[in-house]
Amino acid sequence: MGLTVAEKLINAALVDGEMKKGNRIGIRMSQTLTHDLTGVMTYLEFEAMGLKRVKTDLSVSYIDHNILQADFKNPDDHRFLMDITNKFGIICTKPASGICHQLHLERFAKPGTSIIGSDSHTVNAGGVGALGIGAGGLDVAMAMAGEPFYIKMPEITKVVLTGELPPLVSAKNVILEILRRISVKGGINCILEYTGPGVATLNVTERATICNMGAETGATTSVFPSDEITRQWFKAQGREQDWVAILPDEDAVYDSVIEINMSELDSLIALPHQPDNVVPVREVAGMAIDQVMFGGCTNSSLQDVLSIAKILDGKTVHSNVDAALYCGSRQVMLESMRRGVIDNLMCSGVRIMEMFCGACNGMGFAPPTNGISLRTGPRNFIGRCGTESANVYLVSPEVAAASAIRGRITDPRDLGLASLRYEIPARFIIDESMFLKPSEQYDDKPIRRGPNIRPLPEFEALGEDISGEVLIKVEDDITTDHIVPAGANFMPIRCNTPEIAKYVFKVIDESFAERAKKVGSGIVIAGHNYGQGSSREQAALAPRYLGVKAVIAKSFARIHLANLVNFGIIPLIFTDESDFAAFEQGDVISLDTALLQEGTPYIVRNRSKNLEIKVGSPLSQDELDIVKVGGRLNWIKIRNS
Ligand code: MIC
Repeated sequence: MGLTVAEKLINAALVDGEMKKGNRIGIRMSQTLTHDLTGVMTYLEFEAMGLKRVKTDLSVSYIDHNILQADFKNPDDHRFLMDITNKFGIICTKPASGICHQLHLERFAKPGTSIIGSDSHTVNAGGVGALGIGAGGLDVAMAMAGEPFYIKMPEITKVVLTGELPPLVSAKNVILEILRRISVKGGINCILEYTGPGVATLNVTERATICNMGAETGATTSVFPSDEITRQWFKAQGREQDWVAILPDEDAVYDSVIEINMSELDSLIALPHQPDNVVPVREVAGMAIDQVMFGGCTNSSLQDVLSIAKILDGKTVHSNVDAALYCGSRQVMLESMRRGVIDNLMCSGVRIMEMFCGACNGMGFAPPTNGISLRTGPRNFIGRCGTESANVYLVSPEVAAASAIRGRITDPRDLGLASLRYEIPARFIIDESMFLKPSEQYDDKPIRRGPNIRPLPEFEALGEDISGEVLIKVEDDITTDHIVPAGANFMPIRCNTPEIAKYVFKVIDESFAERAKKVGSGIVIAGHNYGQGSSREQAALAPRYLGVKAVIAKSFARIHLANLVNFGIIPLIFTDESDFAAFEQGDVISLDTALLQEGTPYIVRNRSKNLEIKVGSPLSQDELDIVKVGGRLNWIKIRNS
């Protein structure tokens, strides 16, 4: 039986288990990527493992998130990252050299490689036929230590693309259409693999846009074949030697199929506050807007910038609109400058920001109170932009540009514009002036740590009998932004657990942290897809620090589930979803961890209601053992002692 592209990539990296659907498999990740927001914790974890050098083929640390230097915290993190990466053999980029996913695509990702990153959008690398997987920092640290990364062998969904994108309806609309169809949970435990004649009409960054936002479906990853178009991209990036062809076998077998005729795609928009809340732009056209953000890891390529500039050419941003552009990399910025495009955008009234992830998660450029913000990024969760009352809409660069001119949500096809043509340059400008190469060998120079970089908290093993109070009961699709807030006020304290813990669940219930601390041992009750979104491990670590011992949910998002295991919180799943109703905030629950075994039904006691509720564990026995000893770092210490 032939193999899909995804199976070929997994097979090439497989070091443990058999590639059968649902099986637990271990893969060797040849490359890692981190960024400053998740990376500080990742390198503290790697340091705690006691190794002197990384064991990967390549590891890169990008400084592309916490860029505003309002006080010492972010610059201290940057300095720490530069010091520690130099010691351990990791390439580091200086602040604001570009967005990690765009930069990794340009300089390092290769077809056939496996890349694990402490950011859910690491899946961007699927655009060149690499296996990019997002994970919590501790899993990335493990990969740097040469340990396999374990996942459930996902199902493979064949996404057949036919036709061609219509004028002014760009690649972002493909993934918005997929989100409209399958929702923010439709991809869990799946890989979205793109095939069909439409693939040949898409260039690498268009493919990367589609893969990138596949993270919003919950998919393990997304992948395109590596073909002639990919080869041309590598040639233009001056690394043709890194290219290999990877195509699916003719008789490859897929688990499900989604068909998209791109010629029939509409301009789409995701309404607040979820990326799958998708409707045609014309349904909401005319709504007045306050802000436009161009850029973000989904849409900050050269093609995106050129499209925006073409639409704005000779026009100005509406007087009521504040518009800002974040180019994805120095390459994108330099190419745009070479073509005079940045001058034109400035003359149109667009603010030219630094090259970083920027406003997507609220590191500056927050909207005003109740503001309407149109963004080309991948996420619009409540509060993520830094302003809780704001409404964020996700759109393509073309919709964003047309709307910026009109001051109202606008389908660019209603502006009478000519279609946009884009050819990748024969040779991109290559600029590595902000890349820091690590020392050849481990050196003993001390690593400079600012006072905000606190040691990793230590957790005790879970006792056999756990009693706790239901601290909060939440509905479906609770995101990591609900659990640990984004925004310029909170992101600089991510590596200071006692501080960030004060804001756990702030977006839903400001009293959570205080209550949790008083109670000392707590349980969270949740609906489906708990922990959707980011890989940020603080969404597990900080609740654990506050005494949360278990989360009982209808289902979990993949990365967050792994983070719960890593930090010693027991994830449990309702056997009968209607039992969700049997819990209220304040109920006292007891669990007997000694009875927790893989595949064995398990009883949770709700003492306040005198009920016994059947639940199951989504974990393997190995993972259960890790949780019981208080998390992965404890488990490593025990294993190595
Ligand atoms: C974050 O705030 O944690 C990030 C970096 O912005 C994440 C990363 C991720 O997706 O894993 C996010 O986009 O929410």
